[in-house]
Amino acid sequence: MAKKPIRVAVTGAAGNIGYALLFRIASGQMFGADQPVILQLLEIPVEGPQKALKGVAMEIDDCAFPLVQGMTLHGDANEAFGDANWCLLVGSKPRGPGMERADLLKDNGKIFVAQGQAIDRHAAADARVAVVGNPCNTNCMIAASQAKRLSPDRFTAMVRLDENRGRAQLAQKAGVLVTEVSDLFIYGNHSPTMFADYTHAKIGGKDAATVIGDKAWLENEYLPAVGKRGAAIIEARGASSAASAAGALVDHVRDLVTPGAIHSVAIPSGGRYGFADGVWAGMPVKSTANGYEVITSYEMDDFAKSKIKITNDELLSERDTVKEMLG
Ligand code: NAX
Repeated sequence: MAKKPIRVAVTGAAGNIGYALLFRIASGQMFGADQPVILQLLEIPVEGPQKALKGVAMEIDDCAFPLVQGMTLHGDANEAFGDANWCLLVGSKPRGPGMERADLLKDNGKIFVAQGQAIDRHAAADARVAVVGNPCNTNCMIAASQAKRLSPDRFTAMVRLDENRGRAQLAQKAGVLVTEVSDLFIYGNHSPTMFADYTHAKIGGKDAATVIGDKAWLENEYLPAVGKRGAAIIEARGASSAASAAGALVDHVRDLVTPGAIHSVAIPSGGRYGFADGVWAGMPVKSTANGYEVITSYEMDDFAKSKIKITNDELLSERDTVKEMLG
């Protein structure tokens, strides 16, 4: 029997990531080749983005995707999240020239207060949320705090792009296929402070650090290169990561709905791995039928602990900046 369609709300749907994302959702890469979807697309309620959204929707129509059983376009979050089973929060404001990080946090934080409340009022009882819009960990914390009806663990932020970048760079250094790299997880914030934990990673089933055999490269080149990859993409392409970010969101959600999948997700830390309780921090999880279990078995050495402290301190300072926005 054909599956019932799921409702997928996407914000910032006419943006760069939106344009690379929607066609992959519509083709079945996120929820499966037999899972119909109804797309509920949100853009800011002004003429330019609304017109662009219409154009994107026209192209989705023109693909005649068999899995797309409906599509609605919105300028109001209360409508866009109506009965949504998945809310993909991609839209937010980019950092403007001369803008301080604290201003960005406060500006974008307001979006996530409103969207968290709209999700609380209108999304499906089983709704799950994935936040991409930056600063994604803290935006996710804000949205979750406003949505009391849903458990905080339904709210996740995306660190999968960092995991994918970290795996690709280890594979290139070792001269192996990316599929040979496993157990590489991202801890902490989606920002240059993140810790890509190569100390437990494996290449071809063997300890990655031993295979690479160059501790100085891992500490001094690899970690900063993964952390600053977003800036390197902007420098090279003249625009921020879009297709790779969309690809990472496909991976993030697909693995969350695939029981047994093990991957990095930013979740309410619960004090695990030395993170402060209440911040959303990247760490490894194993997906289950309805959610995930956190993998807590990795023992961190002093170097890893010092890296986790730095990214935890940044998450705490972000939380402090937006404290009046937490519901
Ligand atoms: P764009 O500026 O191309 O698109 C964002 C879209 O969101 C715009 O069309 C805008 O009109 C819309 N928007 C803004 N406020 C909105 C609101 N309140 N409701 C609905 N729509 C709204 O940016 P894009 O390149 O698509 O990036 C989107 C976000 O992803 C940015 O915050 C960016 O920093 C973040 N990223 C996060 C990544 C991650 O790994 N977590 C990596 C890629 C990316 O940098």
